[in-house]
Amino acid sequence: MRIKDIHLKVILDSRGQSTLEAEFFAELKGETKSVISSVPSGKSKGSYEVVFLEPQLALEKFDQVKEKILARDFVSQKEFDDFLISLDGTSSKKILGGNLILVLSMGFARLSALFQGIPLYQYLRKELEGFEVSFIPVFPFPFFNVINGGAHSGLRNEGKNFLDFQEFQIIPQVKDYSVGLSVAQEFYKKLQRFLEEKFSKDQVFLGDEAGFSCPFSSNEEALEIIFELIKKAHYPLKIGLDIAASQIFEKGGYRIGGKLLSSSQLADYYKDLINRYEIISIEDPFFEDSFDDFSNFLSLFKDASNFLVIADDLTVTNKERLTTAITKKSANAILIKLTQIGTVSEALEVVAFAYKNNWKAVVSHRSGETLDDFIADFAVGIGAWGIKAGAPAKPERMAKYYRLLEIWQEINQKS
Ligand code: 2PG
Ligand code: MG
Repeated sequence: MRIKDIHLKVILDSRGQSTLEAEFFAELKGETKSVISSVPSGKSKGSYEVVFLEPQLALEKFDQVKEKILARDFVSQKEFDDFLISLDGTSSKKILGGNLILVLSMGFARLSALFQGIPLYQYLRKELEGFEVSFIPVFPFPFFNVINGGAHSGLRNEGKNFLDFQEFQIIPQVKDYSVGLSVAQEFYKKLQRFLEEKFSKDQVFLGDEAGFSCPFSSNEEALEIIFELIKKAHYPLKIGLDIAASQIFEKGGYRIGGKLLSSSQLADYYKDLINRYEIISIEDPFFEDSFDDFSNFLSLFKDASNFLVIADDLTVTNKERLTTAITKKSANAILIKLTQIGTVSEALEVVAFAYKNNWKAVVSHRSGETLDDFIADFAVGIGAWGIKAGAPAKPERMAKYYRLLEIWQEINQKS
């Protein structure tokens, strides 16, 4: 496939930070067609993610390689991605920037799907199958992040929100995605009303991912509120957490409720919370290099194959780090963030490798998002177990949830 032109520009993300948007142009049946993609960025980033290049600088870098890209024909996603990787030449993608490489890789995927006359999720499914992996695709369960703590709370630095954990998620336990989405939206509104009564309206804010941020005094307080609201209305919802534990890792321990806990004390604390609030998944329970603490924790769930220990900063969508995590049995699910690795085909390769080792995959947005809905197609394409895209509110989050709804309806009309 020959790309006719690429326009790259700087736009603002949901936090008002600069990021990249790329428009790809190509001739299809005598007509010029174009597709637009943009990339998000994280706040609680893993140290082993590829480099995010300052977007203005990325524009300059792009000018240096644009002609080389346009001069070639590419026969596959992998060939295109490998070409970008070779132009960069570093494992951290620090020369061109992981964000620049990714926005181009996504543009190529979208254009290829258009050329093949298939939806993006089908294109990505075919690409994944190219890695010779067999898997039973499910329609991803959405993980809605309804209370924001830690680095995403916005209030933490002002000493008002004492949530050590970053994300308090609700996960619909229904197969029908459209039902799950409406339940989550109803729950979100109910939670808002409850919090406004409890803390008063002027104390209820939105965090980075559109979850509520209030002067909570403890993790338990937030969990208790969610759990009670679920129980009272018999909602088909369960609770998940992203601890983002690298953020609370201090002097070899973890700061919880103002106290420093050892990793085994922290594991005991989790066990208690899991039992009390019927939690079904925990992401990043320990800091980003603690492969062994992760595996000790996972070993507690031998009989509960339904409990997910999800690796995010630990594995950063990187095959090498995933290999270590698999060898050490550190988790049973991997969070997939395209921004962590920087190309669509490398992310697919990681998914294939995870599946071959019986891990689940959960696809994720970033806390600083754009209106791009690529990850919805990606999650369906790879038949991911789950997808997290923040609260069911705000356009940059709803773009993903609505795209999922569109795909859900499309798939179910056909069958
Ligand atoms: C995470 C992410 C997304 P960030 O920790 O999982 O929710 O946060 O994008 O800030 O790294
Ligand atoms: Mg995380």
